[in-house]
Amino acid sequence: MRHILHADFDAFYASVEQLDNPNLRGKPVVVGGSPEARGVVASASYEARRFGIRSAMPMRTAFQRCPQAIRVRSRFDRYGEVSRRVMSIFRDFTTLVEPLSLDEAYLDVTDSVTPERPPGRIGRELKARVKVELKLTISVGVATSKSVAKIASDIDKPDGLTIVPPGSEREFLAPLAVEKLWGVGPKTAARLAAEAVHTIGDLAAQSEEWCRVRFGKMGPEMRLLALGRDDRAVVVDRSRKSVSAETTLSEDTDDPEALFELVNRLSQRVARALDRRELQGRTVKLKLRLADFTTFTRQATVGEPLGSSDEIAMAATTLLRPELEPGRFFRLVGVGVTGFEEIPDEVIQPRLAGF
Ligand code: DCP
Ligand code: MG
Ligand code: MG
Repeated sequence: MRHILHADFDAFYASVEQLDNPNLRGKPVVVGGSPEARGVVASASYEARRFGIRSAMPMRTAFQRCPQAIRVRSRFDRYGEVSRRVMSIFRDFTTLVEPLSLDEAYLDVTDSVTPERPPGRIGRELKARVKVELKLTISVGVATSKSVAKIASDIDKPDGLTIVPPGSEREFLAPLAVEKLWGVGPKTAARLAAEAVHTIGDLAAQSEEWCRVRFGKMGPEMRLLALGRDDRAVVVDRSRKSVSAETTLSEDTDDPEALFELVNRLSQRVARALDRRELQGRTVKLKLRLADFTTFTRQATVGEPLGSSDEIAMAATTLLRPELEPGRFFRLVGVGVTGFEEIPDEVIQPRLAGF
């Protein structure tokens, strides 16, 4: 049996801004681009969330909901620095630390557990050290698997500590919405709802066969997660990995619309694959092959991990645009994401339009 912690900063960017500028403390703070430039909210302080402000919401909407909100621009270098410090605290607890993004990581603490120091206590120690050394709060989930630990860390934010004792995974998950499960997005959730499956418990009650018939190979995996079973190990180094998707066109094309659409589709595939593997990267690669078989790639690194298919598509599209010329025909397009390495020494400033 493993003991796994999932730790995640509360309102990461916004909390760092409140830490660095005391005038922002206790106030509705949003971090992100300006409403005039069609910016979106990257992070909202918990004070701002009371007005219904959420990550990824247009900044304009955020100000409609809370006109007195204070907007701050992102400072990726600063967040990178805080991230390195928290990861180094995590590594004091165990060498088995797997960062998922700047503000969160899995820790396998199995070897540190003793009768006097149960996993929940390690979680408490971790929170205390982060609070004392960084003056910031994290929420921690303690469980026997990654999937349950991650769900647990999210359930009592901010400053939460949720311990799921071994054997009680299924009971813990049962009342929660199926969307909380890894890999259950809005589409799958809607299909499940049509079958009267709303909670994780509803899903756990279905047979393996039921799941396979409706969701293919993914079905039984989803069911195992619903039962609180997840054997994935905490992986320390994911630096060499890359996830990509490519397509050879049935007919060479110079049609920008067709190419952009293809990039969108490929980005969705990549985003789904990343999601399944719990990976986020900061480098997008665009692979292009011309009608004459000349093949080349373009890549860009952005300041924060690319999570959604929209973010990946936006970055890939920015790379594609300068390559389009009337009469330049393409026969293959590929989109990939890499750069899953741990937090680098210097976070590269975003240099893509829209980032
Ligand atoms: N982020 C972003 N755009 C998003 C989501 C997140 O730029 N759509 C950035 C800003 C966040 C940081 O990543 O501060 C961490 O993401 P989280 O999902 O952990 O969100 P927060 O830490 O802001 O809030 P929470 O307290 O819910 O963890
Ligand atoms: Mg967070
Ligand atoms: Mg996070």
